[in-house]
Amino acid sequence: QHDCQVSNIQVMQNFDRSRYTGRWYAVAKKDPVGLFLLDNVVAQFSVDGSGKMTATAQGRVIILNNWEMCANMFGTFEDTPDPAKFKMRYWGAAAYLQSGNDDHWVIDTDYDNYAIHYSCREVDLDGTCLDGYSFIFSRHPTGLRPEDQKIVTDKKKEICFLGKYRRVSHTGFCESS
Ligand code: AZE
Repeated sequence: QHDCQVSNIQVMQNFDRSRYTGRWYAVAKKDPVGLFLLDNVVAQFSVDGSGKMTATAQGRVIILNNWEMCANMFGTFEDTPDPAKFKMRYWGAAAYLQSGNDDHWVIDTDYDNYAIHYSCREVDLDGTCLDGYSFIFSRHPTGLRPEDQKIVTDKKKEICFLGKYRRVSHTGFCESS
């Protein structure tokens, strides 16, 4: 199960979107090519009256001419036959922020402490991921519990992103906006 084929990546079984709702703090991230959220990344997932999943995210970004700001982002999720695999349409509160349509896969979560997210933007000819990103989320702003670290490391390996993550710091940069 370590052939790094995007199509073979195992995702969360019986994903329960309602248990996934609420606040998640990014503790680590693997960046895609190009502009991305730098740090202070917090996501908030919701399920609306019709059962559709939506989310907001905040994070520090530096755009164009070294302009540092807090990006307020929105996402809506389109369901797929796999309950843990979504298509996420996303956009910024301000037009100069990024928008797009990415895969959004929940690889693993215990709902109460940790979650591993994965998105491959571009699959290579050999079936591996050429350009993708991933977030490790925690319910705790202080980071992952020691007992969750091994699970997370194993999953990073399974999605072939081990060694490609950076820690996401939380300095309060986005807390006033
Ligand atoms: C994600 C989960 C919650 C909803 C959203 C997410 C992703 C947001 C981005 C934002 C990029 C912004 C940039 C601005 C200049 C996965 C955290 C919307 C990818 C690069």
